[in-house]
Amino acid sequence: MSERWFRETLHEGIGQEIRVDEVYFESDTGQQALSIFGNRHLGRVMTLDGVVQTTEADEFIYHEMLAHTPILAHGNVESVLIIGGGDGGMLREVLKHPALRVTQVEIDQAVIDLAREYLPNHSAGSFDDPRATIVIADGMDFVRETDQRFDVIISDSTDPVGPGEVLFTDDFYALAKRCLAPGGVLVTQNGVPFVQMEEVINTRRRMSPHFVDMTFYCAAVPTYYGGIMTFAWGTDDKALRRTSLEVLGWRARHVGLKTRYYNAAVHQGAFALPQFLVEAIEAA
Ligand code: AG3
Repeated sequence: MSERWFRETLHEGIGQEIRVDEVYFESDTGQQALSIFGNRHLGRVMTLDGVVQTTEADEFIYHEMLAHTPILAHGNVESVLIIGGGDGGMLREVLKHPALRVTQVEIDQAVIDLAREYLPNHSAGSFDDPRATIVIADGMDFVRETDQRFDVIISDSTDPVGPGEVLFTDDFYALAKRCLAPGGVLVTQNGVPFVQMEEVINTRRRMSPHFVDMTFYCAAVPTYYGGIMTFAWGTDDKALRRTSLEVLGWRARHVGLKTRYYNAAVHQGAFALPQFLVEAIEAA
């Protein structure tokens, strides 16, 4: 029998291929084309509209960095809003902090249902946690309409094509800012700059007017093709980015945080940006 390969179509003329060793699910949810398949090296892989969203092998890097970096920098988080993240990996990481409540707004119920069934290690029971409230809605409508305020907002979106596009607009950043409690932090997935440089430039332009401190931090997630990924960071408290190694380490130990990628030194180092990004941000 001939081998079947998934070919990612996100970037023009360049990308990655992953062998499909077993198909678990493949269909249209009505909102997007969703597939979940197995690969010997990566475990289970979920794609939406031809783009890798998450794999069992490397999801920990992405989810830990987007969850723990803002929460531990802030140090006194009571409420978190997750936008997107239907696979449940972000919710699992956020709920490692015992003293907080989480609201998650996902546009596509089918992503949650299928991930619970075929990617159970991602949510690891967190959808049933009493500290979590799951809302099926458009993230944009939610931030426009809610009167709740959050200490941390995490945008765990797709790329800015399809349903995720609105989460990269000036309007979204303004509305998310409105939903932050004083001293709160907004973090977002912001693409892989080596192949998606316009995302850094656009986000810098659209997001920085709304925050006293707006920058990016990074991590390399192997199945997000093209090298380091950027995460956008926006807050009115400039000091949060400079939280000391000692304080970060103490806060992590205080909650007994168990991670595989994140630690206090990685947290601090992630804000060190390579020169091509420094210059792109300055020029934006
Ligand atoms: N959301 C981020 C997917 C980004 C993929 N983009 C890319 N390769 N440029 C992932 C959802 C995980 N909870």
